[in-house]
Amino acid sequence: MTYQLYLGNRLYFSWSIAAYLMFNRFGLEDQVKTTIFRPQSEAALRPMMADLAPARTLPTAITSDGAVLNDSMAIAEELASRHPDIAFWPTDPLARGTARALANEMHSSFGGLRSDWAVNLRTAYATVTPPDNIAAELDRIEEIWTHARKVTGATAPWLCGDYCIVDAIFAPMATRLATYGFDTRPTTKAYVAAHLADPALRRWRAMGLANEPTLPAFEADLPQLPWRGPTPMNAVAVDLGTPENDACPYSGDEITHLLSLDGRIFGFCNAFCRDKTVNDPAAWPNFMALL
Ligand SMILES: N[C@@H](CCC(=O)N[C@@H](CS)C(=O)NCC(=O)O)C(=O)O
Repeated sequence: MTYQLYLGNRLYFSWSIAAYLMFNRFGLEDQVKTTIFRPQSEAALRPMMADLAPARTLPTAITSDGAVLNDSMAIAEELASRHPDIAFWPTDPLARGTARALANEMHSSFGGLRSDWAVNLRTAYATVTPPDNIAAELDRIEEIWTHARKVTGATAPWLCGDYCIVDAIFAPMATRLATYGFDTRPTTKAYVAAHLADPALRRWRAMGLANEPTLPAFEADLPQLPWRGPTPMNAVAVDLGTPENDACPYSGDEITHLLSLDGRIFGFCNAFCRDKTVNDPAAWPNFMALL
């Protein structure tokens, strides 16, 4: 089984983050071909997706047998059904039921947070006072995340035991809370920190920082602060130097672009491979193996 996966700008499209994680956090990266759409706003997306009708929102996945999965939860459930050997949901019934309830609540709720506080993986903002509707949703998130931990006995990092669909579905909410500074309550704090430290999410963000345009429609006019995730290793792009490696750590191709880390030079086959690594070297196992 293979999949064509259509996602939005990596920095801003929230459900696309969840769908990327559904493939890349569960070992399906070799079975998926991903296309990124970069509309200037959500409204500008519709004509770009005309060839994928009846799909009209992102994420959309098309299976090799032709099913058009134009919804995050449809993608989640089809992956779980088509790959019964992969633990997309917990096997324990209590944990599975809890995970399903929370994932579906995320998918159907939190309209205030979703419409007023756009996901933005580029930045964090100085904390603002939330309006009442968003304050109530923040309370609800802490309540259900704490409930999941309590009934399943899961300790940090993930909600219901091992990483599963509910964690992929909540990943964009976790980054949203970090961006807007609402990652301070006990359960929320630990859970958001787990997502920000997750290498798969860090790779997605590092790729987004490398080549996604900044879109005013998704930016808030608030004072900006440093990203609240782990501080990246101190790599920089350079033009000159002799690389320690003979070939790009990702493609094995000839080296054309360089980075410097702690006085050591490493090479890559194009600017994107180099820049995604500069943005968060520790998120890339192939690069870390060179060190
Ligand atoms: N229920 C859908 C919602 C997806 C959704 O709203 N995606 C947004 C981008 S994050 C979108 O495509 N908006 C464009 C539109 O609604 O026309 C899902 O979970 O996949």
